[in-house]
Amino acid sequence: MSTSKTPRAKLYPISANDYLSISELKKLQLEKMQSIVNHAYANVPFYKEKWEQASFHPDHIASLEDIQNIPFIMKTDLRDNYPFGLFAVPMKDIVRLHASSGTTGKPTVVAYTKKDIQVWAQVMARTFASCGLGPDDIIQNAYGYGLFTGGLGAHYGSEELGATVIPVSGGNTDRQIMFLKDFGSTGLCCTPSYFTFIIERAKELGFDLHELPIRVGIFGAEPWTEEMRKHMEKKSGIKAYDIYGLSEIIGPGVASECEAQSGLHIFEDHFYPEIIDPETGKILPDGERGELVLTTLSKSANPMIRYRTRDITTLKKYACSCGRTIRQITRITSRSDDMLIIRGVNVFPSQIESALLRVPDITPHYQIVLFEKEGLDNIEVNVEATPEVFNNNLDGMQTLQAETVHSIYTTLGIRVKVNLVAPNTIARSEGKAQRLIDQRNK
Ligand code: DLL
Repeated sequence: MSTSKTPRAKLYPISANDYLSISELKKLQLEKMQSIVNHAYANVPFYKEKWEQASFHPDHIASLEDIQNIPFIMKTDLRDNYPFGLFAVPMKDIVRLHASSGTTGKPTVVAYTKKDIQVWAQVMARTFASCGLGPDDIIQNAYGYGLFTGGLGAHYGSEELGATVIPVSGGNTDRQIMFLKDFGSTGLCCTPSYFTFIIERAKELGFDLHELPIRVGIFGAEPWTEEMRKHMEKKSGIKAYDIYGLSEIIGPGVASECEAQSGLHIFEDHFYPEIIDPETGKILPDGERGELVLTTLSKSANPMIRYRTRDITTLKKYACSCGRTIRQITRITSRSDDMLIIRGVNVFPSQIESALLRVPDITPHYQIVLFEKEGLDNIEVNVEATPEVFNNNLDGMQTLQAETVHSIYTTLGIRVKVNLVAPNTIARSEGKAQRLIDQRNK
């Protein structure tokens, strides 16, 4: 077993589709777009009706830009057609269902044919490969197994890569740490918030993650920041990579960082991306920030054509130093529906995370409490100081609190009340963290 974090010599033979010329990629995308649009029209009455109302017919797709004539769809369309109304193949061809739990109402249900599962495994293998993992690696998969797509998505991807997967699922943190040590896992898949918990617990148990073989973290399913990456890499000695995906499109495996850690490559041969102005729906050019709209080019069980993700990002204009030609999106730090307006200022929870983690002795364990004051939305931040400062140093606590308020002020331009709370009082997450506590009476 390796005991150092030396990179593997042998890499997974990476997909040629990561390196197509722009004209080759566009040709492939157009063929696939024509085929999937025809498939959706012929087999999903919802699409046929919606497109006829918009005077769109699949024959109108002569170039990639023609997709702009198709109306958008969104999560409510999946809910309105619950459970199987958007499926485009008979149930006998569907081999798997997943569902994402909405905050309200019915879950959204998604389906896969055998071929869809293969594509998913391939894009996840490409994800792992681009994060520096290969067949020699042992991947500890702490994404939740079940209806959530994280667990099985990463599982099949690890096997496709030829790596050894440990299907440990989320939770049981002491056992996670035991496996990291005893099995010598070199890659770990989980949410970034769960990894901060693993770091903390490993320290309590007397393990130094720097000393263990783990060298790569595959983190996604929730927003996280560059400051969080720095924190995690410093505390563990691993390289932390950002991966992105959503159930409606496939699960994880839509986009992934590479060794350059400077944006997430979208697997454009399977997912056609557009960026729109979330207010007007107008398409924005590469380099401008807006809402990501995705079209599945390969998914036959339930094709998603122009699905509004609500995730805010930018399609990068310039090629990546890694040589891949598929475009990159910037880190997704917000959704169009998680913006708060506090005293007239737009606030995204991730800005608060950045501000907090710039302060030494502040931990990544925080919650934003949203409440109403005099008819307006207001927030307070509860965050844990390090035990060293919290337990021993009253003066230090006052200084730390002032520094934290100031850091938020310089980031947001407003003063926000900060409560430094005792170590271990903020709930730890084993999956997606709940950072926002909404106490408004709505
Ligand atoms: O979270 C799929 C996934 C699993 C992605 C494991 C990565 C790793 P859903 O539960 O449907 O699917 O949630 C999708 O999570 O629309 C984003 O708002 C958010 N999200 C996912 N990855 C990231 C990320 C999975 N890297 C929703 N950064 C998406 C920010 C992310 N947000």
